[in-house]
Amino acid sequence: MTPEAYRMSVIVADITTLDVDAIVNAANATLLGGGGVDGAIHRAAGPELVEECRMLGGCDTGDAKITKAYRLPTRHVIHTVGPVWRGGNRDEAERLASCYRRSLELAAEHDCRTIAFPAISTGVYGYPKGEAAEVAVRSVFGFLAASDLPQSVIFCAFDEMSAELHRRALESFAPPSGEA
Ligand code: AR6
Repeated sequence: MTPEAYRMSVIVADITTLDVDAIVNAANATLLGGGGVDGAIHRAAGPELVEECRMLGGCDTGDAKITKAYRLPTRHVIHTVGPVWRGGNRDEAERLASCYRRSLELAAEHDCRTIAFPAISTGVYGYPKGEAAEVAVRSVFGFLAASDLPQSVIFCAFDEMSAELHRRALESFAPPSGEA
C-alpha cells in the first residue's frame, strides 16, 4: 500500500458545495458554459466567471485553464475539456488522463493543497463510467507519486454508482486491509 493512494478519496456530493482549494470543471472547448457540472458551476459562481472565461480564448481537449471562483466556496476553478467518447480508439484514454494531469499541474502551480474532480467526460460526452474511473485514478496516482501538491485529491461523484466505480479503481492501488 502506498502513500499516494491515501491522498485520494471518494465522496458523493454536488461539487459546487465543496470548500477545497480548487474544483475542476468538465467544460467544453469554448469555456463559455454548458449543461451538467459546467452549468452548475457557472450558476453557483455567478456571471463574473463567464466574463473571466471569455478572456481565456478557449481550451483544447486534454488541456486545462484556471480562474478565480467568485461566489463558490472554493478558491479556484480549473476548467478542463474531456474527450467525447467515440468508441475508445480515438485516443480517448490518453486525452482523459491528460485532463487530470494538466489540472493537477495547475493546482500545484497555484499552491492548492486540496482539489476535487467530477467524473470528467462521463455525462454528455458519453465516456463509459467504469473505464473513466480507472483512467482517472491511474492518472492522479501517477501525478501524486511525483508531486507533494496537491496533498489531497477528492473524486466527487454525483451518484452512488459513480462513487462505487471510483472506490473499486482506488482499491486496485490500495487494497482494503487483509487483501494487500
Ligand atoms: N457535482 C458533481 N458532479 C456532477 C454535477 C455536480 N453538480 N453535475 C453533474 N455531475 P457532464 P462531460 C456529474 O455532462 O461528460 C457540458 O455541457 C455527472 O453525473 O457535466 O464532461 C459542458 O459544457 C457526470 O458523471 O460533463 C460540455 O459541453 C459528470 O459530472 C459537456 O457537458 C460529467 O458530466 C461536457 O460533458
